[in-house]
Amino acid sequence: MSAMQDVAQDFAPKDLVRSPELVPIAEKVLRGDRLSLEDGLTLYETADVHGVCALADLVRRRMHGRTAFYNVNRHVNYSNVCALSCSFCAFHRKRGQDGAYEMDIEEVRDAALAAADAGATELHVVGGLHPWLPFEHYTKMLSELRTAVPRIHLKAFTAVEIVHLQRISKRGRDGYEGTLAVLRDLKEAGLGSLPGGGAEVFDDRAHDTAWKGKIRGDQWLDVHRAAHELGLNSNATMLYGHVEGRRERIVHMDLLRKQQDRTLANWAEHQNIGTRPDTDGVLLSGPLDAYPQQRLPMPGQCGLDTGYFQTIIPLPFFPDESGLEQLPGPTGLENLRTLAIARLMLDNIPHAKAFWIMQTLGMAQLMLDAGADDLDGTVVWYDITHLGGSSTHQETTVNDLRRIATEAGFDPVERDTLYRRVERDGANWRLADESLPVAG
Ligand code: V47
Repeated sequence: MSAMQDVAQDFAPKDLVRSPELVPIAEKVLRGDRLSLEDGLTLYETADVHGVCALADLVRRRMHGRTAFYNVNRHVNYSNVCALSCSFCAFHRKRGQDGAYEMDIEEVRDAALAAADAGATELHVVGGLHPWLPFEHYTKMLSELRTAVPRIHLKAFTAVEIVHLQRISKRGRDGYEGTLAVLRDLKEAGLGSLPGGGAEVFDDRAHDTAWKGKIRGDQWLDVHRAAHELGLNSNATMLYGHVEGRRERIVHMDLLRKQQDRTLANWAEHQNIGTRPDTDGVLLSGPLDAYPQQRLPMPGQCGLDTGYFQTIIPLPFFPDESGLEQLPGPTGLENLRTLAIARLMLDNIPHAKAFWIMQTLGMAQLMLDAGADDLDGTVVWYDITHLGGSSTHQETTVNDLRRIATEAGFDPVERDTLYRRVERDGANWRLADESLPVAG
């Protein structure tokens, strides 16, 4: 198959879906048209879950072929002390409460040094909204990490933490300008990108029911817009299966899609992709012959001086030990369906992640056939959710990640945080394209 041939060229809608209500949607996917909000709801309502997954798989193969990305990373949850008490969250503690912990900067640095020794390319650093630590603590943490582990990319602080830092740095009243100023300081200290956490679901009713006091969706989106403006990439999550409804999930996806359209508009113009006349959107998921070969945005590429959303990560709600323990949490099929719908609706976000820690390795393997092209990483310590009562130590090996991808019929490819290929010999690694700056 030549690079310009579409993987979908030999498919008709009936090869992909069984239910008649999915046929017009399959036609749109084959043509490379944007799906509407109503299409998103139909994808949720149809009994043909496997048809939904087949459509997402087609889009995923157009974008990434049989590649399954993974990375070698470490999560550092520096403190669980939090001023908020979101009812879905089993992680937060009040200071002095049983189970509360705070890592000082030395402990965070030791964790980073251990990560570097193990060959990690990324540190994912997040924590609660600590009520007393000053802003300088966070810039110091980043700059000490930058010095201690200069080759490791620092993906740190959710949008919720950024707004908290804006408040404690006394730039809270400066609105968007204050957010830019805080992010500039953090970038200067070593911040490489923002993780996608804290988005939950962009809906005020759900917000007021389960995470009142936390920032709303518009603020979360503003923080990421500011990060993108400063050239920082970021990810986006969606926490589902709690007090929200399916329509709210589709609206969440649409808000992310609209913001990404605006972010990618310049790049699309440079790439001669143009926006879709029907929606004014930038579509990365259509047939190959509609786009130049290098159609997925990459940092530093011509015309892309801003950052952008790299990855959508749907997160299934874990009720255990949370304030919403009475809820059942989403089922396996709902997880597959939600991932597939996110891949289909978010046609302008390059990657979709099956975060194996929350999905299980077995489920992540199935998700590679339902829209996911990324498994996340080796992780080691993860404190926010504990699958089936597991401990904080939740680690997998490169061999396991490669094995599950290969067994599912995919080519495992190690990436760094910015999705650049990594070549590795044990703990020694380098970017496949050595002209690029390490740590991004
Ligand atoms: O923001 C909290 C969620 C998120 C629960 O950017 C819960 O690469 C399920 O954002 N059940 C943190 N979820 C995780 C996160 C993340 C993970 C992996 C990769 C990336 C990335 C980001 O976990 C929180 C919140 O939305 N969360 N409590 C719970 N009970």
